[in-house]
Amino acid sequence: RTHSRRLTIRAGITNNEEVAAKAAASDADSGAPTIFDKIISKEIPSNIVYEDDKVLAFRDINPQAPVHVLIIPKLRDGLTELGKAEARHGEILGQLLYAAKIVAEKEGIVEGFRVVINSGASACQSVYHLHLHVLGGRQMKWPPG
Ligand code: TR5
Repeated sequence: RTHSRRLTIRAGITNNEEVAAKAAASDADSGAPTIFDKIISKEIPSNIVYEDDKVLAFRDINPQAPVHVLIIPKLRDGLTELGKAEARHGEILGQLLYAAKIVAEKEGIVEGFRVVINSGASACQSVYHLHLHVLGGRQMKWPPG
């Protein structure tokens, strides 16, 4: 049992190292187009959960919970990461957060859900188009890793 537990722990560490390495290797905040532009233009298919004229919500391709939805602004407007937000972004930031509540309601998790924003490589951001992760459908743990 000890052996398998050690393997499990090691697998967890490896996975986290991979995520961190991927984040560090990503085209960190160059302002270049990202995969999300192609999702917005529907050039690449996604599983859309909610959409209005300002925001798009679609299922994460690598879900970390039974419900894992990403919410993005359709117009990136310099918001490669939350750490680059300016006062003029206040309205869209509010719309994104409100969309998280709409998504949680639609997904049946409004009584308990988590919203995560990874900003920058040390937070393991890998796609430089601001996005909210909406997670739920299971007991979430605290603190997050
Ligand atoms: O690590 P951060 O916070 O930047 O989150 C980026 C998220 O985008 C990860 O959870 C990925 O699983 C997710 N992702 C990446 C791609 C992708 C996606 N979700 C849906 N569809 C995707 N496509 C088509 N391609 C991706 N590269």
